[in-house]
Amino acid sequence: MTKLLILIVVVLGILAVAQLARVYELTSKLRGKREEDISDADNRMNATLMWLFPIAYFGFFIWLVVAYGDKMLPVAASTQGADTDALLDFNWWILIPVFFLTNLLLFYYAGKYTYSKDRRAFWQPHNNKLELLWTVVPALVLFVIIIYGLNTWQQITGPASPEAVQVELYAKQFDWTARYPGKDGVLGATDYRLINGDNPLGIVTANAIEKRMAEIAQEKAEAKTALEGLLPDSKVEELEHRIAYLDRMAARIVNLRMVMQQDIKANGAASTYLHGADDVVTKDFYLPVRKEALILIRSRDIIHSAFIPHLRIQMNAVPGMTTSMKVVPTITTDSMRTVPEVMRQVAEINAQRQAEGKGEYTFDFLLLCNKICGASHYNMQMPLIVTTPDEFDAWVAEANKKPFEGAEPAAEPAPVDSSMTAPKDSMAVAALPSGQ
Ligand SMILES: [Cu+2]
Repeated sequence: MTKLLILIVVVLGILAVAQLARVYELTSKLRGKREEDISDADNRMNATLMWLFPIAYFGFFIWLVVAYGDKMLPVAASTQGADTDALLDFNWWILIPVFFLTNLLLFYYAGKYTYSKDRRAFWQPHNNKLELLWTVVPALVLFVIIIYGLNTWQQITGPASPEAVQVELYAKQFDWTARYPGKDGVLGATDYRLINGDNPLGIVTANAIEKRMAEIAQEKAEAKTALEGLLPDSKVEELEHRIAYLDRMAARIVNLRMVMQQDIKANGAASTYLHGADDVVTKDFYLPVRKEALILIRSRDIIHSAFIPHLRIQMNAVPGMTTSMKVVPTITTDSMRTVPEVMRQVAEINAQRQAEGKGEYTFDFLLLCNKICGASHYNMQMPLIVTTPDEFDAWVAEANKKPFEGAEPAAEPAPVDSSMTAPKDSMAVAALPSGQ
């Protein structure tokens, strides 16, 4: 209701202004004054407005900073975040004084040198010194900002140390899945062709390949059986297309198996194809405090963006490639909950939630999708728990009890000459988590 009233007021206001303009036009005509004639009074009014405008302009800017300053993100909870904040502050320290100075001069002189019959404009077609000055000074300032910025960016995207904790974040519409490397400390290879209900991340292992091949063979057999019945032409065509697709997919997976076998032959135990079975696929996202973490990011469908605002890091999730960013969290989730800034914001949120009859909110670091990726984009998020290294190690030990495949990769060497269809049931059992 209020919104409708505001809308009506705005529309009426626009109509009133339009009518006033017409009245002004008509009275000018009646007084025999042409529209393009400008009187001294007009000039004086414009000069006064030029001086009044910056007061409103700067006043509004200052009001925004004062009124909304406390709505900003709380203290950065990573070393990279602290660096990024310092870079941003450095930019503000340059931008804000320059903003005030240039706009002040612009409006002051526009008001001061209003038209006067007694004054003639100074004709200055060119001035080399001035050109040099306003080219070199901004170039130097930009040079400093860019070098400083690249250096900060390098802290996030540069190579990680070998001891860094590795975690993969896998994006799809509309959720995140985390993958940890398991006991061997190495993330296994992945391939989209193996994605199915049991293998949402497409981890490549000999078992996963056989399982997917069996699944395809079964679907093909079912489609062929269906074709033997009496079907409308459109359905026949659909099934034939499906069978052709399944054949192509099976050929690609055979190809993948060959690549895998060659890689294992060439690299032995170091081959990433031998490290997938013990990977931990989880909906829990944990990081240890004060330790470097290398976050690898993939996407199943379209471009998403992994954004952890409190750590001030963000990286696109691009289908078909792995992107990465590194971060050293400096504040645990528990400590963050006791930061006064955070407590104040949480209290504000809870006051509102209480008024709306909702449950209590507790602070958590959040991994958010920051690319508008579809209808449920707003809800594509996962909490991040930053713990002490000891708590993290305990969590990892617990998580390692539920690897992607129950068997240890070393105990079961890849079948180099396995046939296309392996027994289905044994595979299903092998893929189940071993339990605790
Ligand atoms: Cu998304």
